[in-house]
Amino acid sequence: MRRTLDGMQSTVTPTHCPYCALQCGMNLTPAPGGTVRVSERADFPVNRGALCGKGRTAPAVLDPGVRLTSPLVRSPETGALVPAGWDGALDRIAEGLGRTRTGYGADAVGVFGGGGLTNEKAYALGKFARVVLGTSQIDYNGRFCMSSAAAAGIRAFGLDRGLPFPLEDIPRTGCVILVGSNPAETMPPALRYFAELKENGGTLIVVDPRRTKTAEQADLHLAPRPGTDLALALGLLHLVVAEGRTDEAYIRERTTGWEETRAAAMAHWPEYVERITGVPVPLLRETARLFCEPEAAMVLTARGPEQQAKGTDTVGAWINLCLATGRAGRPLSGYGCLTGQGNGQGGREHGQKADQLPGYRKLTDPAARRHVAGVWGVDPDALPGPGRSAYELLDALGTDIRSLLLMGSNPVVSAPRAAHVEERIRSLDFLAVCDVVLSETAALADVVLPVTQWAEETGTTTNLEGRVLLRRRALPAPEGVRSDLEVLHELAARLGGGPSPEKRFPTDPEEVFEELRRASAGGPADYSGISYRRLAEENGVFWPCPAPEPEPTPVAPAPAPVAADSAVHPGTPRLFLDRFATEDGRARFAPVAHRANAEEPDDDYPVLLTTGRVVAQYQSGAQTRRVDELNAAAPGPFVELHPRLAERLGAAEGDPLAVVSRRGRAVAPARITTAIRPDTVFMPFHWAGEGRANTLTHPALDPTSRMPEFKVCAVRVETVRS
Ligand SMILES: Nc1nc2c(c(=O)[nH]1)N[C@H]1C(S)=C(S)[C@@H](COP(=O)(O)OP(=O)(O)OC[C@H]3O[C@@H](n4cnc5c(=O)[nH]c(N)nc54)[C@H](O)[C@@H]3O)O[C@H]1N2
Ligand SMILES: Nc1nc2c(c(=O)[nH]1)N[C@H]1C(S)=C(S)[C@@H](COP(=O)(O)OP(=O)(O)OC[C@H]3O[C@@H](n4cnc5c(=O)[nH]c(N)nc54)[C@H](O)[C@@H]3O)O[C@H]1N2
Ligand code: SF4
Ligand SMILES: [Mo]
Repeated sequence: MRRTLDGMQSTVTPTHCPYCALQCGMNLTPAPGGTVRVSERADFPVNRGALCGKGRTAPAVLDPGVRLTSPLVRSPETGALVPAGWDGALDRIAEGLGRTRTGYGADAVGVFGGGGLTNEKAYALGKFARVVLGTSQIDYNGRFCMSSAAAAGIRAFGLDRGLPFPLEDIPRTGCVILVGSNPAETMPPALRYFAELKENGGTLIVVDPRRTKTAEQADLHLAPRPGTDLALALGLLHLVVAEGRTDEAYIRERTTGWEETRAAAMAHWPEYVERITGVPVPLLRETARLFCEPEAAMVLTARGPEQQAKGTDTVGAWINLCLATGRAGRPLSGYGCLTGQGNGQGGREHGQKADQLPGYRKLTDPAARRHVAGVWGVDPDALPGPGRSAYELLDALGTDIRSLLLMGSNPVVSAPRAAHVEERIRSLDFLAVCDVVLSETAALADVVLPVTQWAEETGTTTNLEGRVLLRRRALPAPEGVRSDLEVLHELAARLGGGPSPEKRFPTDPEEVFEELRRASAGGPADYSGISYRRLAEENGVFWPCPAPEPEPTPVAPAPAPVAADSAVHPGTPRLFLDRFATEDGRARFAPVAHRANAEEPDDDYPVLLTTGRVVAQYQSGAQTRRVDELNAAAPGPFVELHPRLAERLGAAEGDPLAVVSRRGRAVAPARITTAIRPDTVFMPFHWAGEGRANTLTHPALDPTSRMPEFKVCAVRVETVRS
């Protein structure tokens, strides 16, 4: 039974899905067996009641049959994980992390977080690392997700909010270029926005090496060779210039750096770009025309162009195209990134990233350090500096970093060069994992703590539009399970020293949010004007949402009273309409040039591998591989390849294929389709074991975002005799 804000009792809890960044609204009602049933929640505008199979079946993971309900501690006698009490397990973690800190220094203790954690958890985890452990070595899986788009957005616009406008703007623009994004599988309810765009007479262009279910909906599908989106965008910019389609007044008034960028684009002739990308010149011309003719247009990217060792420059090149044509910071126009994880946006704003403080502040900014240290009640000089990025942190395990606390990620399956990462994790002196299930990474831990899930705890997430949302508790957690916030509170009490660690790590999410509001006040991602009450009443609030200035002390007769709510900031659904968030208010062009992939095919490894997702599995599969209905729909890994390549190999549908890279070998059945380029194979990354795609992937990093090259490496494909 839930008490609503006006004191009424209700058995229906309106909340949001635990999985992706769309954060679909759903209603939960109690169901027999102490669980909940998902039903349509039509009042939430983003999905208007629609859900994908993952959201619909999410309660299955609440079942004690598939989840953890007791702490597990590795037995010194048998080496197995055995059930233990909470106090003993927490003591053991404090001892493990504390011993490393004493023996090797604070930076030998690492922390790894996740973009699925609520804002409150991400905030508390970042604070815990800096204040309690005193370590600089914290990063999170969002580094593997949208970090290149974030870096490019900050470089161009001075601010990173995935979408600078709500999804509802999409159907009303004239043309959308969707680059390396497959919402038909990764955000099915969002497909409606693109269908409505077409119904309204707009065009949809999809750029993907595969003819995906999304590409099938497009008016135009460009299928570049993986890793060549940078050249593609430069080629389009070349055509825009050559055909006189630039918006000179906009360039003059709202941007800087055009001349250099223009010169770089002019070096990328359409014929040259066709040779690099494999996209025919007439298709390039048609794309430039469709993008430029309507009054407004958008470019949206997702992981395809971003998960490359040149992802930041690649996104920069697409932003350049928007800027040159006056399609940013104007109604119904702009560049946006479709962020991935449930709290992919908020998770990157509040301090679990290596270089960051809450409110999207920089750890290297003295004023930011002063402000946040003030909220935390610590000396600014005591805050550590920036640490390593996610892959670099994982790569340092067992050497510089000797103990790790992991919350909300399963890197044994999801990190690049995963066999190496697994070996690094195994070499740790001590590993503690908080998870809802015994993931492949949790199975390697010294201590595993079972934590509460979405439906059992309240918290906020920020969806891909920058809309801050309230997820509500709908049912009690099973006995033996505690929340991540309680874990951090208990560990702070054991490790923290200091005057009053209990006070510094509250366990009530709303109390944590109130502190987060203050910590974020005045930062780029300002949440200070948002409260749980507002979120409940308003169906979400877009940041930045600053708190109203405190009333000045009246020196003259008080002015006539104003309506009570006029001081409340409405939130910011649309950014940059007047100015960009740079110092001079102008957007900055990025002078970028095409460069090769970190690993190009050769005689030994002649084929390109790209990786991604299928609709019925989520990420490392830790949660969704525990749901029968989803397993029936997507039972295991596969290698998607073109009939021409299959014929050359002598492989038939379903035959086991070995895919071999310089990092390792994976085996999975063949899935033959003309929807993929003949020079490329595709594997989803949701599975562990023999079919683990990340055994193969290349950890080459983008120099700015430190994003690994998940989307392209060189492989050899072989048939396997059984
Ligand atoms: N079902 C499901 N949904 C999810 C998730 C999930 O795991 N499963 N995860 C969530 C998360 S965290 C994320 S980040 C999003 C990801 O959402 P998406 O980015 O849509 O997903 P991906 O499948 O990783 O990649 C998208 C497309 O990029 C293409 N691609 C590969 N290489 C290239 C290239 O070089 N250039 C271009 N242009 N395209 C390329 C792939 O063929 C693929 O179709 O999905 C979210 N939603
Ligand atoms: N080859 C390849 N690899 C990729 C990608 C790709 O496209 N190709 N995509 C990358 C991307 S975009 C991403 S986002 C990563 C994601 O990969 P991971 O970081 O592994 O993400 P998940 O599988 O979602 O792992 C989340 C873990 O946290 C647990 N969990 C869920 N909620 C909570 C919570 O509230 N608290 C705690 N403590 N635990 C919780 C889940 O059970 C699960 O074990 O994978 C990356 N890896
Ligand atoms: S699209 Fe994303 S948020 Fe919506 S139901 Fe599916 S997994 Fe959940
Ligand atoms: Mo992601």
